[in-house]
Amino acid sequence: MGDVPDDHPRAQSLRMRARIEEHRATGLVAETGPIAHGRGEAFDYLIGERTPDPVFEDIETAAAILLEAERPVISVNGNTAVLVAEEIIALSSSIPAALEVNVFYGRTQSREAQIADFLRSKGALAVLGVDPQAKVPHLTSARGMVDREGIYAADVVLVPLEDGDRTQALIKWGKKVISIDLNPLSRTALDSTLNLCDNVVRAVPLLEKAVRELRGDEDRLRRLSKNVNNRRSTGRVLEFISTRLNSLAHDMTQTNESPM
Ligand code: PTJ
Repeated sequence: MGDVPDDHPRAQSLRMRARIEEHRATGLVAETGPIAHGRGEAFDYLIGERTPDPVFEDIETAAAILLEAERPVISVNGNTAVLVAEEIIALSSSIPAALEVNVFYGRTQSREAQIADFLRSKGALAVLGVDPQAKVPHLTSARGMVDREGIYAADVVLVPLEDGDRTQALIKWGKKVISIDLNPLSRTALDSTLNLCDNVVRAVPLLEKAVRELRGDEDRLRRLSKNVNNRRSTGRVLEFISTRLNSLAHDMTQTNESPM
């Protein structure tokens, strides 16, 4: 991380990448974690590396769903732990929601325990998902093993940063899934009850703030959670991206500057 000077125009992004790389070496992040991160970076460029305007409302809606849940659970994989450990722990105590380690790659008790220990070292009091014994019906991947006290019994599961087979299985099982995925067209994003198309490093603190602000406002909570429509939310994000790209293209094609 020492290689990145403070005045580098992309210092923050390079530091995040360095964290992922450092923890890939320790095994906390999966071998393919840096690829997933790079995919996220590419989509982040498309939205301008800021929370898209329509996603602020989606974040409020997600906060309402989490506050109204009876047994909300936050699922944590390697990339999420490394990028937002403290923020996800703060969110879990604000809601409150249980934290459960759930990984796809190299699922062994030792990787689960490594992520759980990492979260505890950052202040988590309890972490579920180490050597889980329950199964998500009709899900054959490693993500299918879940904690009896956690995802198994949950009514709402927050799934940051994952593209895969689990969301659909959880939905079919009768659970609500809120995903955080920069790719609005990923399977997880499309299948979830509500996707937050934003970088997890921005979305989680905004979600925590929304949880704090909305708590106790029963009318608003009911109105927000009744109004969930993931297709409409995804459509608004796609419109946001296309408007942004069209406007950039327009500015660039209208410029009178001559090529170097
Ligand atoms: O720790 P494990 O074993 O559970 O593995 C975790 C990864 C992320 C490696 C695994 O779930 C995976 O391979 O995911 P995918 O299929 O690459 O999907 C990750 C999705 O998250 C992609 O749609 C990315 O665009 C998106 N993404 C990546 N980084 C971020 C992100 N979304 C939000 N914030 C990010 N920082």
